[in-house]
Amino acid sequence: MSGSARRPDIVLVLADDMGFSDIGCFGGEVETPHIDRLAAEGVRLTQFYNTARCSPSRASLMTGLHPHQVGVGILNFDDTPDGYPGDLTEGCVTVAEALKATGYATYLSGKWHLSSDMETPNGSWPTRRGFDRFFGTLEGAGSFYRPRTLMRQETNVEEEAEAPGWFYTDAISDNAVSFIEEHDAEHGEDPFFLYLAYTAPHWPLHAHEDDVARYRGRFDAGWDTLREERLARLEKEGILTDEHGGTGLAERDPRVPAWSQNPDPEWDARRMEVYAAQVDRMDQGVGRVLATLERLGRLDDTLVVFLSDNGGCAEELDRDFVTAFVPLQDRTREGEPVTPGNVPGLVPGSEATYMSYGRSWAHLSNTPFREYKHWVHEGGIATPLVARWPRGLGAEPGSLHRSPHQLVDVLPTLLEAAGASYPTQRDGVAVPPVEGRSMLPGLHSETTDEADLFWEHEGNSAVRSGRWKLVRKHGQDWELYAIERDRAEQHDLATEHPDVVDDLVSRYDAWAERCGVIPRQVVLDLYARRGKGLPPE
Ligand SMILES: [Ca+2]
Repeated sequence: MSGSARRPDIVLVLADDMGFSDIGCFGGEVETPHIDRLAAEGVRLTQFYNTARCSPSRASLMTGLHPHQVGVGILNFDDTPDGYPGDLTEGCVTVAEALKATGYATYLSGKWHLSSDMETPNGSWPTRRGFDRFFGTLEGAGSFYRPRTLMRQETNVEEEAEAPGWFYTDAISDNAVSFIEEHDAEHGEDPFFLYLAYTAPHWPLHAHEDDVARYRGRFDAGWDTLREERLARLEKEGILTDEHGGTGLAERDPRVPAWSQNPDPEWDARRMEVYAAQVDRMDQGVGRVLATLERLGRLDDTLVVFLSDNGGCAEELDRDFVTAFVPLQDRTREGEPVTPGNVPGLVPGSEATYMSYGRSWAHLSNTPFREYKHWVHEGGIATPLVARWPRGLGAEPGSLHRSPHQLVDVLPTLLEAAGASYPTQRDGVAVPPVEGRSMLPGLHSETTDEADLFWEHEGNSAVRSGRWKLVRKHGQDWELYAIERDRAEQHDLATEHPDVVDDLVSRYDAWAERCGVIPRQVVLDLYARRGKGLPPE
C-alpha cells in the first residue's frame, strides 16, 4: 500500500440482545457516554436492521450473505441432513479472511456462536475463519462469572474465570485492549480489524453490584411511563419523526401487564436495573478501547461501528427453559448453589442467580416497536447503529443517516473502507456474490439507491421495499405497513393493497428460494423426531 493513505483500523462492536432504544443516544435511560461519544462525533443510522437472533445475525455480519446461505439459519445446532448445519460453511468468506488477505491483523475478543462442534477444533472456529487471535466463547450464552467454552486460540481456558473478581464483560474489554497494545508495539504500521463481540446484555442478569447501585430507582416509574419517555426522546433526537418512521408508539403488548397492575413492581425494577448495569459495563469497556486507541494516536484513523445482534429478548427463564437450553454451572466459584430461572423476589445480578428481564422490559427495550428477538417485526430486528471515523466518513458530526440497511451491508462497507476487495473464491471454491452494498457513500452523505431488504427466522418472514414492509409471524397472514410512517406497525394495509402484497410476496418467495431458506415445518419435523422444539411464542 505504499504511497496510499493509511488504511484505517476497524473496530466492530457488537452488543447481544440489546433493544433499539436502550442506549443514551437512542433515547434510553442507560448511561452510555462512550457510545454516545461515537454518535456525537460520528453518525447514527436510524433504520439499520439485524437478523433477529444471535447466530444468524453473526453469520450475516461476518459474511455479507444471508444466514441461510452460509449454514446458520437458526442457531449453531447441527440439524443436517434436513436442516442447517449450524456451522459457517466452507463456501463463504468472512470479513476477517478478506481483510487478512489484504494485510490486516485480525482479532476477536468475545462471542463467536458460529460452530456446532465446540469441543474439537474445526473449520468453523474463528481461528480458522480469518482471526489471527481469539479470546472468548464459542457458545451463545452463559454465566458472566464462569462462562463455558472460554478459549484462547484453540485452547480451553475456562480456569481463567476462577480468578477472584473475574467477569466476562471486563475480560472481553481487557483482551481487546491487550490485542491493540500488542499490535501497536509489534507491528504498529499495519492496520488491524478488531471484532469486539460482547455477550452483554444477553441473559443471565449478571452485573457488578456498584454498577447496579447507580440505577437504583431509575426504572421505578415502570414500563408504561418509560416507553412514553423514550419515544419523546427519540423524537427530540430526530431519530423518529412524522416523515421518518412515524411517531406512533406500538400499543402495549396484551401479554404485558399495565405497570399499575404489576403485582411485583419492586422485583421487576431490580431486574431492569441489572440489565442496565450490563449495558453500562459494556459501554465502560468501549470507553477503555477508545482511550487505548487515543493514547496510541490511532483513534481518528479508526472506523468504529457499534450495533446489536437482535432486539430485546422476551424469554422468561423458568427452570425448565434454563435446563433445556443452557447446561449451567450448578455451583458458584465459592461453592454456593446456583438458583436457575426467574424466581420472584430473588435479587438478580449475583453469580448465584440465573435470570432474565423478561417480556415486559424487552417491550421497553424495543420502544416504540412491536415484538422481540426471534420475530421480524421492527422490535426484533431494529438496532441502533453508530459509526465514527473522523478521517474517513465525512458526515457532519452527530448527524443521522436514514437509508434502510441490514447486516449484509456491513462486510462491503468495511472492505471498501479498507480498500479491500471481496474474493470470488475461497480455497479454490467459488463463493456467492456478496448480498449487501457498501454504506460508505451514504455515510459520505451521497445519494444511494435503495435495495430490497429480506428476513426469515424460524418461519417469521419479512421484506422491505420502498415505502412498504410486508411481514408475518409463522403460520399467520401477511401484514403490510407503510413503514416510512408506521415503524410501530400499527396500521395493517394488506387488505387495502392486495396488489402490493402480491408483488412483495413474489419478491420474498424468490429471495427465500435463491438463498436456501428451509421451511419451518421441515425444521419442526426434524426437532420432533429429536424430541425438542423451537422456543414457544
Ligand atoms: Ca443475541
